[in-house]
Amino acid sequence: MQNMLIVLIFLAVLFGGVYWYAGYSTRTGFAKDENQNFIPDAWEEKFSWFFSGKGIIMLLLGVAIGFTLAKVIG
Ligand SMILES: [Ca+2]
Repeated sequence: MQNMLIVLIFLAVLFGGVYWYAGYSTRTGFAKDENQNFIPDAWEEKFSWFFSGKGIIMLLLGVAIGFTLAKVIG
């Protein structure tokens, strides 16, 4: 269960980092973002689901971490 928790936290940090970097790189003009939605256009074609599902993905990860944490502690 501890390994599961580590994997989930790793994923949450990784995804959070990707979302942060998408916003950061587009705001600073480092990545091309012609439609101005703060998602690099190069990523948008292949990974639009990852960005449109941001809320639900992070929610599910949070819930999974909560449950796993409860199992590890309890
Ligand atoms: Ca864009």
